[in-house]
Amino acid sequence: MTKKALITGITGQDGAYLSDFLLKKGYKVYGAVRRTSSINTARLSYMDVLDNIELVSMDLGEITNIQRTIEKIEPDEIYNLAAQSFVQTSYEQPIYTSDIDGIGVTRLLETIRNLGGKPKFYQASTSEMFGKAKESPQNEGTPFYPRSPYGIAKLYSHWMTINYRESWGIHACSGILFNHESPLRGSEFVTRKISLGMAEIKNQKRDTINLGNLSAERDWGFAGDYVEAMWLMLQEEKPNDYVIATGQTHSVRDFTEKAAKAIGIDLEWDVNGSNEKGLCKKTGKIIISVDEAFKRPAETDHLLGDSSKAYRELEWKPSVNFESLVEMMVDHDIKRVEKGLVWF
Ligand code: NAP
Ligand code: G4F
Repeated sequence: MTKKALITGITGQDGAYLSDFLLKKGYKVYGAVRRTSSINTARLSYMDVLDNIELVSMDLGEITNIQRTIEKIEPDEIYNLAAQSFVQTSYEQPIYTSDIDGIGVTRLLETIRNLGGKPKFYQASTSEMFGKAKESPQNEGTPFYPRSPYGIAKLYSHWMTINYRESWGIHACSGILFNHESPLRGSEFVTRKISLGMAEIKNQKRDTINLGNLSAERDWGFAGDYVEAMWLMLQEEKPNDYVIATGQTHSVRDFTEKAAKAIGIDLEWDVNGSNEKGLCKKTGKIIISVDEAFKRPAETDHLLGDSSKAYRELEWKPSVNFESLVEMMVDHDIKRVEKGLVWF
């Protein structure tokens, strides 16, 4: 029998990669989309999967809609990727973020419970829950210390996922995924902001990229690798929680240097003034400047994941390293900017 998967957040970065992955595995894929004023399926078109997915209308804010949709589809697996996923916005929209990223997950879990606990459930948890990390690297046993309303809402839904597994026997897994990027990343996230900015500099469409905290460190992997880990978790006999990461960390400054190199610019840092600047070594032009508006009220300074449990139990390993990821993103953006085709 063909397996049925319901993906919430299908229009986002991970939704596009997961759709492609599950279709290749032979699944019938349903994609939950919320109502917006314009059609938002550019990533699904980019991955060439749109025609093979059945889109259904669902908002994580509306319990009746969630219940009806899940009852009708009767999915074997639910991947909950929907969220207000931008950390910076969560400081300005803490209540909305808490509702969708926190309570929204309980709405899904309650629906599954009411249906006798049948569909397996994947929750998109995050390394942002480690926040002001108590140890490095971080693994499944590391204490949490979230630093943003987003991280706090996700921590609530992480524990709810565990609670529904322990209380009601639902096959519910929480994937604690570290930052994962791709050419489909939203352009407000720092990696894509840099790759797109560099492509525009190369095409003389801009001179400078304004960034916030250049010293923040992240464990950046490739989204295409990470969606496989989501699926592997749901194929395990016993549901569990897993950290998914590369085991390498780099600063925003490192990412910027590599991305500049990919367009043929060697950067040097001017830290003498009050604001750090990234200058082109050859011409002295300012390529990077710091704008306080992009700094956060409370920062997650350093993330580095230890995925030993996933390596051991899921036999999952990342295939794209940091250097290849940066080059992949910049190359894609150069082509898009040249063709004038920047949709997301
Ligand atoms: P993304 O590109 O921002 O996509 C988020 C998705 O959620 C979009 O499809 C969005 O729909 C949908 N959504 C937002 N609010 C909704 C609502 N009220 N009801 C229904 N759908 C809603 O995020 P992503 O990078 O693919 O990440 C996927 C999930 O993994 C998110 O839950 C994120 O928090 C989590 N996560 C991401 C990372 C990472 O590094 N990417 C790491 C750890 C965890 P629209 O298209 O209509 O906006
Ligand atoms: O790219 P970011 O906005 O990602 P962040 O905050 O780490 O969140 C992402 O990863 C989480 C996993 O840990 C996910 F759960 C979450 O949904 C999202 O996908 O920022 C990365 C770092 C931050 O420290 C930020 O302060 O880059 C720093 N940064 C420096 N300048 C900037 C900028 N971030 C953004 N977005 N824009 C800047 O100009």
